[in-house]
Amino acid sequence: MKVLLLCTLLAVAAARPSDEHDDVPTSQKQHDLNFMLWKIYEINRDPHMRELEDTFDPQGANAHYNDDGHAAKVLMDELNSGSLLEQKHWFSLFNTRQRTEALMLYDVLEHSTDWATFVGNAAYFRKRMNEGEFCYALYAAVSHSELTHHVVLPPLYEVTPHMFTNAEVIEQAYRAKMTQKVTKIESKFTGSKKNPEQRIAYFGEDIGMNTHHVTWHLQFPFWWNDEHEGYHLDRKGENFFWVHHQLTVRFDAERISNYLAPVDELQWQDEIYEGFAPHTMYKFGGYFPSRPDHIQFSDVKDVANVRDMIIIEQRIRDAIGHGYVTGAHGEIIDIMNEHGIDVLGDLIESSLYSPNSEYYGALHNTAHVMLGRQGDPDGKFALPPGVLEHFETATRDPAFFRLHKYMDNIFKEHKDSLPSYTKEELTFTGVHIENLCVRGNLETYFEDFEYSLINAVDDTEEIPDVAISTLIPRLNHRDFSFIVDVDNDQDHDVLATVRIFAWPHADNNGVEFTFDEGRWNAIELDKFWTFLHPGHNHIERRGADSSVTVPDVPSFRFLMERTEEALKDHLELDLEEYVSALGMPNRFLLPKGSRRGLEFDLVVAITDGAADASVEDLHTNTKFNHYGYHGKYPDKRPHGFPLDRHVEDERVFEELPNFKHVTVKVYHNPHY
Ligand SMILES: [Cu+2]
Repeated sequence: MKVLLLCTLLAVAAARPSDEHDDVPTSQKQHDLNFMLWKIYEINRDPHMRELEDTFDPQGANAHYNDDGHAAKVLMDELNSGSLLEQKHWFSLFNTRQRTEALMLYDVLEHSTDWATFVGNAAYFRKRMNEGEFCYALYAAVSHSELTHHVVLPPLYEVTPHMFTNAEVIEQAYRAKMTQKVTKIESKFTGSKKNPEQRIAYFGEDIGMNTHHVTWHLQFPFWWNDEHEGYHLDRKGENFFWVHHQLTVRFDAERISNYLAPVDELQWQDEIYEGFAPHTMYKFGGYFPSRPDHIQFSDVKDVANVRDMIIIEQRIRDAIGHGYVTGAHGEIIDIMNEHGIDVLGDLIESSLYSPNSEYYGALHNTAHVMLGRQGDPDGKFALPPGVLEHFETATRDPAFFRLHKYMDNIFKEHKDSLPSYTKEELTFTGVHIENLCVRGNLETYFEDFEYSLINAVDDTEEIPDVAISTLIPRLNHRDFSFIVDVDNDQDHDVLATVRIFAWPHADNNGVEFTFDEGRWNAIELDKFWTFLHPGHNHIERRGADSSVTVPDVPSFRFLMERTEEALKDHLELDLEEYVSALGMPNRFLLPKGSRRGLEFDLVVAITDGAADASVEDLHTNTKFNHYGYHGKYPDKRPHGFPLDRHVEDERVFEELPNFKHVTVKVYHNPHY
């Protein structure tokens, strides 16, 4: 990770302010961050920060900014005029005013040029702003600030547990706190067995997957403004497509292993087949609203009419049909090339990168709110936002995957309109793959995972904490490695990109997927760079090292203990391996198998690393970098390459010496 950070930082160093003058040790920053997020609804438990809350002046002489204190002035004016959202109230990023307020604080933190100013502001506004807004602003700022490259954000499921577990569990946690009993609560997935969708609730409700989803939206926010932030997020629109495409295909793979058909897309004119009762509650604001089965889409007051959504969709499909998007000033933006997907991603989300949000709207964001409000479309019952209006909770509702299948199909329409790759484009001359296999069993199982609910409950300083935690089953797999044997006919080393994918061999009825259907459903398992020496090369790559995944986020307790130890003994705090929570959790790398073995097509494509590289030293870049990190994305090829385009004739692939296709079985062990 260090190597990765180094080379990605070098790539963007020119464009961004440097933190070389900031000599506060990481352990101190981590300590401050821990306490800032510990019990966010309570007074700060760190005496120094308690003092800062009242002594720090965001507009004082000791506050240092690179925007002349502009952001601090804006926020202070709002605060002093009493117009900020009250505390102890729900917060949703999709609420325009609430997002504006959160981003005002984000701006203040982002423009702070030293740690004293950053932490002073955090302490000051923690006491005075809505806790949800504060928490979002702090997570976003730590994700992007130059001052926080080496600190680790605590897991959100331990900071705001209400957003990750059921109301039944939260109620038991309150009871445990009131009776002062050490308690370990067994969590169950939402709903009953009468609902077939419940079989795959372990996917939508997985706290690690939810963390991945939230983290992605923090790293690539739709509100990102290049002018404000001073730099551009590389391929953000394409990343938006890819991260949700991968969630969609993974969800379908889980469905097949649970005897369910692949998810169908949502349509505005059609009924919403699946209802959802979230059994989830806000810390402040009551229960998340439910939606019954089989309702027709309603217009949502002050959000959008169903007709508007159909029109927006039509305009986007027209753009795909024409092969160009019309920009805000009438300019023609060609999308019939490998960057077209990036433009469409910006357009569909829509982010501030959208070339014309006036005309193409914000399909994804508006659809999330529309769907989230179907339980109370006229706002008659004063219900809080639905689960779809938070990135933390959205995937709990199976309708999330229908919605994303719908958008994924729009992206597919575009990808299918591009010409297929030719054999010449895909060939890596002189490189032959002799063998592809797996060492070890591909075996999945469920294990119990425990996390703390201490931050869910109220408390006072006078009464000590009592340990309250919950146990939740989660999917994991045994260790395995990919083995690839490759011959390099050339007389020198060549840099190679190794791309590994897998897709389910057949649907839930046993109907085999064609190559073209399969490749669109391909799960990206790994991508790495290596040198191929002349002659035979034996590559063994551990599943645990996959660059599309990250290790589990360490618990709050672990972070606090490690930090305090480091501070006490003046040790260096090294948590680099946990700094990025952007990828899927590694334990989610394999979809759940079956007892008799679920067949998957496993493929590897080896392409020319020198031609693929968009950064120098690509070969050192083997750790997590899947969506890029603070800079340029290292691989020039489109996400999903070489399977991202329509395959007319699968023989093009099957006859390619630098491509190998085998079938494997993934087993599930229910007695692990
Ligand atoms: Cu999302």
